[in-house]
Amino acid sequence: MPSPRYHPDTDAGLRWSLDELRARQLERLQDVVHRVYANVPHYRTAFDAAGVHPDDIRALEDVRRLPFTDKGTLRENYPFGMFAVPREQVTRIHASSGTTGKPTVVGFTDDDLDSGADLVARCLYAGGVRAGDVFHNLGGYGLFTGGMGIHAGAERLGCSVVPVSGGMTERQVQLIQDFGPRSLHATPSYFLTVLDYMERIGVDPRETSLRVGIFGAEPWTEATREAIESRTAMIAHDMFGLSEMGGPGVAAESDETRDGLTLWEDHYLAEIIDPTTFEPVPDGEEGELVLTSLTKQAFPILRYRTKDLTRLLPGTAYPTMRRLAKITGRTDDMMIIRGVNVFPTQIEEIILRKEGLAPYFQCVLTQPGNMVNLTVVVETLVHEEHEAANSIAADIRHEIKARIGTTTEVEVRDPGGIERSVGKARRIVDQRPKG
Ligand code: DLL
Repeated sequence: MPSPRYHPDTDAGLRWSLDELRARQLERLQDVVHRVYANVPHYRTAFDAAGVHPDDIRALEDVRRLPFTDKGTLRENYPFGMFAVPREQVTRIHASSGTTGKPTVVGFTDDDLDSGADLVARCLYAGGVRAGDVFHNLGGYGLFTGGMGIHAGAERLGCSVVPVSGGMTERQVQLIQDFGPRSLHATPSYFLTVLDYMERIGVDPRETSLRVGIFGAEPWTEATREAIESRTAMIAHDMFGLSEMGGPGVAAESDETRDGLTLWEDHYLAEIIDPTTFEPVPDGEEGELVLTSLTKQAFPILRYRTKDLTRLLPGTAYPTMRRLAKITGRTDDMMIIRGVNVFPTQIEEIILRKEGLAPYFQCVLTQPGNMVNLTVVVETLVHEEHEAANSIAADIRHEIKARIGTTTEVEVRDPGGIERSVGKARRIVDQRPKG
């Protein structure tokens, strides 16, 4: 029997009072802690080393007594060592490539896939996707969770899902024109490439059927949202997730309030820590997001250090659940340029608001001597002569200095001069000598 379609009216977790939510979180935390201690050798060893036993978890705050996990933990237990059920009960396996070393592997039981589809459906509904929509999914199908994960959620909601995946931009545009999707999902950077292509072949994106876009899988800014919304008849909403937490469906922006990502606290326990001291930071202050999955069966994970920098904010559209502020970036994407911390999102805010520039950029890091240099590579919409290009570069250099407070080089390239991605954009090109 297929599971019933998702509708928020029958979504119990959204109806719990705050007291009920906290009580359920604690129940679920105690359950998952016992499960991993019994079934995952890594957790048993790590708990014993930290001198903590599952029975010690008597309140939600006791989560802080548990050891952290991170990508390193997953690599050490590659490929299936973190599974909390026998491998034969794992119905699907995904992996995230990572830039170095072994991929991190995640597994799902039937129940995980079922509740994951409900969570993604909840996110899509929050963002304005509705049953009956033709839903164009540009998420990459394969080991990446953004293809099949989003797909399952859109089906659960009752959409007609087009599993087109990323790439072959010409065909994307053709299918959008022919199938008439009302909603879609993509990485924001790839969707900008699709928009460019549409405009280049004389299709006005505003005249298409598209009204709702769900974007995520990479950091993006309000400037990008404005760029997408001004070039289309769409509203653009944010969605956050990570493979280690089951993929997409961890947090999503609400169509009503458009003010950050509601974190589904009935399934995830969130902490924000100072990434250098590991101490908790109060709600409202920025730090590294640490997540515990409360309901996963195959691959539950405790106190996972996501490396994502954000803030926890009070609930609005969903009053019992807190929001995550738009993700600033990852701790490993932080560049330190002449003593100033710089994130690609800060550069994005500047580039995306400049007239005459394409919405693409890269941050190239070099180190000729002791100092790290950042060259921001930008692309113009039309070919600019030498002098005009120099003046664009000077203008951006000046704005980066004024707004971010550091000195950079700026390289201006002709149209098409920056690589396009069909999934997550590569914002940082590290050309510093290795080792
Ligand atoms: O990107 C899952 C996903 C698919 C989320 C589709 C949303 C939509 P991973 O490939 O494991 O999983 O990458 C997870 O991507 O830790 C963040 O650094 C980044 N990320 C994901 N969503 C957002 C977002 C998927 N909305 C990593 N804003 C995360 C900023 C995001 N960063």
